[in-house]
Amino acid sequence: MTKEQEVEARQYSETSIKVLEGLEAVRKRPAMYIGDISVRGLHHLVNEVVDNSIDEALAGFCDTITVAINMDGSVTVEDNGRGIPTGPHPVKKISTLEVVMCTLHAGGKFDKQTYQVSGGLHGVGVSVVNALSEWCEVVVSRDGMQYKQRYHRGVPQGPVETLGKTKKSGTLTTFYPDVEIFKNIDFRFEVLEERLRELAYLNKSISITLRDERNQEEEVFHFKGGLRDFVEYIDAARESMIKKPIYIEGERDGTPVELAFQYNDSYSENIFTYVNNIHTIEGGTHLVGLKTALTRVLNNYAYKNGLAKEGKTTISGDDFREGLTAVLSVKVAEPQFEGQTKTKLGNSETKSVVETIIGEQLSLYLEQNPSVAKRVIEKALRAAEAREAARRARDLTRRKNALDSLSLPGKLADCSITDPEHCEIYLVEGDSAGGSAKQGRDRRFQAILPLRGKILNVEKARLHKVLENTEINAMVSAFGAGIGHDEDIDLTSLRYGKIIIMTDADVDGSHIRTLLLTFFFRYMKALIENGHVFIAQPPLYKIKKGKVERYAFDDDERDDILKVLRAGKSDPADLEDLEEAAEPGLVLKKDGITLSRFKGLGEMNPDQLWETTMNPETRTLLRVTMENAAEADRLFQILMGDAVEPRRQFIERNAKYVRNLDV
Ligand code: 0RA
Repeated sequence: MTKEQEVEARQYSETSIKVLEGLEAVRKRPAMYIGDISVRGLHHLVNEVVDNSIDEALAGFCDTITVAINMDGSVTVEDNGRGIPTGPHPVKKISTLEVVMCTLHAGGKFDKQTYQVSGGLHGVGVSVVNALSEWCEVVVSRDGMQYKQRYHRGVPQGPVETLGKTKKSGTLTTFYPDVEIFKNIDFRFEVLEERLRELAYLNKSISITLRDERNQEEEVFHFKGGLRDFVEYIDAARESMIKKPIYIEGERDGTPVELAFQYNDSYSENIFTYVNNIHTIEGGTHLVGLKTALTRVLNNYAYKNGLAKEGKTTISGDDFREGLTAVLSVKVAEPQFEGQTKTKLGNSETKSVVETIIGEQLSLYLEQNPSVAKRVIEKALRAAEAREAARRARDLTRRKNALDSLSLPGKLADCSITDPEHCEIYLVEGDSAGGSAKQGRDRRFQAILPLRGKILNVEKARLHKVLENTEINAMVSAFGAGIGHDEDIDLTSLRYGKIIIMTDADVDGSHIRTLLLTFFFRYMKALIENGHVFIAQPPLYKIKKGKVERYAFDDDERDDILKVLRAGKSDPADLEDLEEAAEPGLVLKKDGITLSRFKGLGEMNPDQLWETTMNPETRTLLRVTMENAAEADRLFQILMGDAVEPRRQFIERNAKYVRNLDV
């Protein structure tokens, strides 16, 4: 070796060691990079790769992205962008492709000029996907040639290879998640579908195809109407007050702003905001800009045109947002994210950019569409009048019950400690289940609130009706954090850190759960946003053999347990009998094994309920998240709203998922 070669070799191995250390860190603590290693984290890998292609599209070099779930369980993401550069990296000397694939945080962002807006809040880069994949392969088409490199758990298995000539350009990444990291590596079409559809709505020039090679399922997402189409999709089950959503598009100081909105016949406000394709759950300055512009412009128009009069009903910002469905999307060069979940935009300059663009264009729209303007203002006036009436009614009852309103609901079995961080409240349907829960609980930190009768469907009711409902009143006073919009909720007064919905695992239970979730979503969204709402998972089966008692939470688990208990005695026909005949409430005995299917929570004795569903050591809770609020909103509408046809279609199309529909 010459001296020069020696130096080069040493440099190479030094960078390799650093690279390995970086990727080793990812493999040691994957959750730090992708959130978790559950189903969500697994699918996040795909989003991470897609984000890079979206960045390339936002830079103006790519308009087609294809995602495929392959026969062998791997996933391929292909785009028609410029292709990741393959030449030597100016600093690291090795191939840029290898740097992008094997260095933490290198993922294309070193090219700041072209990457003004970048897709990822997560934005951890494709090297993380590489590190968490058993194998990964990238094929780059660029400058008339094709190149390939393959990796094993993030480590290159050789240098970048030249494959030959091509006329194409773009990047094709295939990866197979590592089973050492992920327990379950089954990709699900419906999970990938949601984010890809959302991305296509947000970026109207991009066509995204999702294909499942395992069953030949395919969907193409390409929405030329962009956010207009998004708003119509969200409101599919609602009656719109105007023919086409109002659409505003503009750019100021290098910040593109896009907005679509319409009014429907519901009473709820639905504003979804995005920054660089990231859903800003907690809102921020762009949302403030939108609200300010909307209130100012609509108010001005109302007074100028004699639709509202001084001294009469005053229309508030809230009134202009009753029945509003809006999607706002901005692209910000250097976004500052704040808040608990880092999804609140902090950039102060964005407020005035959004306010100016929407202010100007909305004024113009109202002048040109006076009949739409009149309908919108009149709707707001009706909202204002209803709000006034509700306030008067509330003042009256408040005076009547001045003392009452401070007390806790009578049927609440409260816990003895008061530190919210350690307290939890179970919302239980029906008296008998409530009784078992009260006996089975640990009364020091677990409170029980039995809910009787039907929960009000808040989709179909105005605020004052909601406030009058007994069950809702009981929840509001038990939780102690208030009710209404985010600003009406005071999390510091919340009396329980965990609010746990515990319903039967049947159709009625799932209906009640959906009603409760709809209520939280509309009137206590902050509780969901801050991770306070959970769903208990009661078991479906009890399997007993001699002294061994096991519980199964689904059919697969039941079959696994049966197999183990029957080990050594394999008569498949018998086993099938045992499984098939397991109707709710039925008890089956065979070969010393007793299989019983629980009818409902009330049927479990207090000890069983504690052991399977309430004991923090052994239970499983599902945390309710706002991950895809637009989709959730649509689902609540479809399931709870008036329109029959969309609901029928939805249930037919999703029959196989109905069990988990509302979780
Ligand atoms: C850095 C520089 C350039 C392209 C990319 C990264 C790039 C990365 C990915 C990842 C997936 N698809 C991608 N497409 C492009 C371009 C540099 C240039 O050509 O001047």
